[in-house]
Formats: sequence, C-alpha cells, structure tokens
Amino acid sequence: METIDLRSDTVTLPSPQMREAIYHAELGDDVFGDDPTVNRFERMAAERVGKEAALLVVSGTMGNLVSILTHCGRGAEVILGDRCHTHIYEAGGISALGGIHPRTVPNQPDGTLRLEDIEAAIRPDNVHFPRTRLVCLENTHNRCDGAALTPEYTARVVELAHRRGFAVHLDGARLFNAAIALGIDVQELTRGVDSLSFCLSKGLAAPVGSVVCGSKSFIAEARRTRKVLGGGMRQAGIIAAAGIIALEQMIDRLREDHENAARLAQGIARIEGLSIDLARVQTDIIYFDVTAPGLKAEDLAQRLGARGVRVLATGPTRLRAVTHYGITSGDISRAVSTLADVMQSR
Ligand code: TLP
Repeated sequence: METIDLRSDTVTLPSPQMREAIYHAELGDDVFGDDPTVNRFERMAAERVGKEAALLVVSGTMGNLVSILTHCGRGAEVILGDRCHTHIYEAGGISALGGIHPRTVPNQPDGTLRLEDIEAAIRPDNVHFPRTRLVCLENTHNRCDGAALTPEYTARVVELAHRRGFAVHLDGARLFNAAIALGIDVQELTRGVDSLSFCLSKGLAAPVGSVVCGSKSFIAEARRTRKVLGGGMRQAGIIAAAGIIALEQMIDRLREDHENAARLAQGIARIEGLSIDLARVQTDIIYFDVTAPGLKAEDLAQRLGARGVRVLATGPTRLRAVTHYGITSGDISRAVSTLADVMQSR
C-alpha cells in the first residue's frame, strides 16, 4: 500500500519531463555567468512575474534571506507578520546573519497585516530607533490556511511603504497558487513590490530551488549577497532545467491540487470529532482541528501514519494537510476513509 504523503507540497518528486530535461541540460559555470540553462531560466522567471531580472537560489529560505539582506543593512528594521514563515521557520537568519531587527505585527486570519498596524510600526527618525527599511508579505500565507492575498491589498501596502520611503518584499513561495485561486495573472500580485521570491520545489514539483525577482540593480546586489552566503552554484543548469519545466508545465495543474484540497476538507467536515472551517479553504493547504476529547493532534497523526496517510501536527489539536503533484483524487478518497476509520475505531 503506497503512502499518501500530505505533510507538505515540498515532498513532490520531479516529473518525468523534468528528469529528462535535467539529463539533457546544457551546462556551464554559473558563477562566471556561463550556464545557458540558468540564464534562460532566470530570463523566463523574471518575465513571468513582470520583473526585470531574476536569481536562482537554493531554497525559499535562501530567497527570503538574500532578499531581506539585500534590502536592509545591519541594524535596520523589517516589519513582518507574527505568523509569517520568515519569522517562524527560517531559523532567525535575518538576525543571525544580517543583524536585522524584526518588528512583528499581527497577521490577520486572512494572512494580511492591517495597514494601521504597519503604519504604527514605522519608526520615526530618531537616534534611539532602528530605521524601518522593509515590509514583508507572504502570498499564499502558509500559517493562515494557505490564504491568497489580493492584488488590491498588495497595492495598498506597496503604496503605503513607498510613500513612507521603504521597500516591499513578497515571500511568494506559493505565489502561483494564489494567482490560480484568484483566477488572475500572477503579475497582478507582483506589481509594485520591490522584490519577491517563489519556490520551484513546492507545488511546481521541481527537486530543488527558488527564485528571487526584482529590478536589474536589485538582482545584481542580490547576486553578491547570495555569494556571501555561499550560494553561488556552478553547473546549476541541472536545477534550472527542472525550473524551466516547472514554469512551462506545472503552473496550471495547481488547480487540481486546490480541487483535491477542497474535497479533502469536505470529507473532514463530515467526520465526527474533527472540525474544519470550509470557508477558509482556498488553495492547497488545509488546517483542521481534533475536537474529540482526549485525542491529541500528534496521536492522530501517528495513527494515520501507521495506516499510510501522513499529515503534520502543527499544534496540540491542530493538523495540516497539503495536496500536490503526486496526490490523486483517488488518494483523497482513501485519505478521507482512513481518517473516518481511525476516528471511529478509537
Ligand atoms: N515551508 C515548509 C516548511 O518550512 C514549514 C512547508 O512545508 O510549508 N516561505 C513559505 C511561505 C514557506 O511555506 C516555505 C516552506 C518557505 C518560505 C521556505 O522554503 P524552503 O523550504 O525551500 O526553504
């Protein structure tokens, strides 16, 4: 019996077309700028999101770190959500490596930061304070039920930041999921932001890699920052080749992941002892709660795992499941019936 792995969309394996493209990739030394596949990929990525230039990096974490370090000098302050990935899951890299001061404001349930909260967090020019240099948004928002931020909201944050003299970075690890969920072109979600990163190794199913996009001058600086972090790669066309397939073939299919997530959520809603807010299910990420007395999320995850369905416990009663390339609609039916069985046979 095959395992149905719903822990994350990071577990996706490359498609046959990616393996083929990797095998045949034309390569060179990318630190010298000589890898034709990387150069082609970076041009494609920049064009796709409507920015001048792009930079291939190892991971989403490195994409955010490179971007934030490039925007901010040591001692600068970045405004970011208290539930955002950079603040919670990136090992404090911006402080550890960049001497950058994080100023958190509450993420609203829909993943946004209230404009009033951003405004109130901006530092006045005073020798006592760090300088506000950047605000970070996350779209889709991982910890906020995979919510998609709208172009209207993004534009309002961009307007505020630019009016007050600082930049906007968008952690778009799952940016294409947002565009698909909202039924819009991805460029509507990137307009005006000074930098963004998106991941190749989540729903887009490439084995490795993320990409930072921005103006030519920003990316030239980001290239230096990546080198400082030891992220200059040599025959990186091996990675970029899969990235090209990701951009060409894997974006539209994210729709299937959203449909599967919605079906999984509807199944969960019918199971006694579990609870889920169906109105919050928008993309490939769903969170649900155990309400059955005495059952911990961790225990449920373990029992499911023993039956071949893997999910993540993210709190004492909270669990996360993520659909992706490699999860079929048949897998969703099996996951729901396994969940129902496990809950019934307690
Ligand atoms: N998220 C992973 C874990 O780290 C939690 C996951 O399974 O969801 N931004 C966002 C919004 C992310 O969700 C992630 C990964 C990253 C950045 C970092 O990407 P990687 O894992 O490539 O460093």
